[in-house]
Amino acid sequence: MTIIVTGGAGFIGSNFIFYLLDHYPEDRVVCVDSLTYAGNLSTLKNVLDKPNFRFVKADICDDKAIAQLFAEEKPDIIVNFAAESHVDRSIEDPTVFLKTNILGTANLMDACRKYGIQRFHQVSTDEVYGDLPLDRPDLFFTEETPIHTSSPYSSSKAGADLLVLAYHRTFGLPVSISRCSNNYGPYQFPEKLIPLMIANCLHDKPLPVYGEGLNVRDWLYVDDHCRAIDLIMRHGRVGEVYNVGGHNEMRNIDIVKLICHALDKPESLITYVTDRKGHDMRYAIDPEKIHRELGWLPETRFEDGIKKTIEWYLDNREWWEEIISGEYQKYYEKMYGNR
Ligand code: NAD
Ligand code: TDX
Repeated sequence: MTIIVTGGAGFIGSNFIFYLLDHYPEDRVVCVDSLTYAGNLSTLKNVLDKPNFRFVKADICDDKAIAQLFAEEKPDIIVNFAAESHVDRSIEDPTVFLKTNILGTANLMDACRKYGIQRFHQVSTDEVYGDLPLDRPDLFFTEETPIHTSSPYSSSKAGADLLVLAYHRTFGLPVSISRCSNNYGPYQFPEKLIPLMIANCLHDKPLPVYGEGLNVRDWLYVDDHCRAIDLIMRHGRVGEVYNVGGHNEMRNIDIVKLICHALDKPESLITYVTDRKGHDMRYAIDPEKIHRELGWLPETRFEDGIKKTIEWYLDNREWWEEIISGEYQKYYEKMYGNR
């Protein structure tokens, strides 16, 4: 079986590639990534030489490059992780989000239609459901919750989801969609909450908490997400959406305090800054469907996952120090300079 993984030089895509190569040595894995600011070839350095792995630098919006790749590889499964993924950047400039997340997805599916595939799996997000109020802890996102987005990022992901379902109904394309909650783990780009706080702690820099830090996210260790996607793309029903989450809701401020304590840094580093525009209050997934149909349950408890993650950032300083020493400095100044 040949599996194309788009966005495989990013956080979740790279972890997914390691998962596939570990669990299915007989499969061929082809990574397609345009190496935007968020993509790092160094992340894949330990697998680049494997005979059943190929890296192709290409943009998912580039129809010629994608057509050539499909003709060469004749893939069985496409898993689409490639996306602009950071909400704050989408608020600064939505354009590239619409291009990659919507048009890129359509371009991949057009190639799938032309060449024929067994499955196109779209990696989506719980953010397409909008948010839940803090005073209704009984409410959760199910697959039937209406799409109700807040940011240009989540709107672009929702647009892609609708297109994926339309390609199934109109053209009979064998698709599936997963909508996962917030991931954490190794190789997450330091613009996201957990790695940003770890990096700032280690540099004794202020820890910028948006608003009052009361927003709630439902955190899942990245390996558990990878296992869920693998199950869905092989055994999930065609045309279906599966929510993925581990019932692990935490307030941002509690995560930041936990990281401070784990790294033996004072809470006085915490700085409350101007809130994100349109900031979603609470995400919470009901993962009953994937449990019932595919037997999936999360395996990593948050206490263990966050410990492993902090240790990974301590042991792999060169990976993220390299990233934050470059263009990222300008990004950080722009986003946090006068906040
Ligand atoms: P990421 O930003 O770390 O990685 C994205 C990757 O896609 C990068 O390697 C980048 O170079 C590549 N890419 C971007 N535009 C491209 C293009 N036009 N052509 C080819 N490659 C391109 O993102 P992530 O956090 O790993 O998220 C991966 C996917 O999972 C995204 O679709 C995201 O919406 C979804 N998701 C993420 C989370 C989370 O918590 N991080 C949760 C749920 C769903
Ligand atoms: O500096 C910060 N301070 C802060 O308080 C950052 C970067 C974030 N936050 C808050 C905003 C959110 O409430 O922390 C929470 C998590 O923020 P992000 O890491 O930016 O993630 P989020 O906006 O929740 O979106 C993530 O989960 C869903 C991913 O980035 C998306 O790609 C995924 O779809």
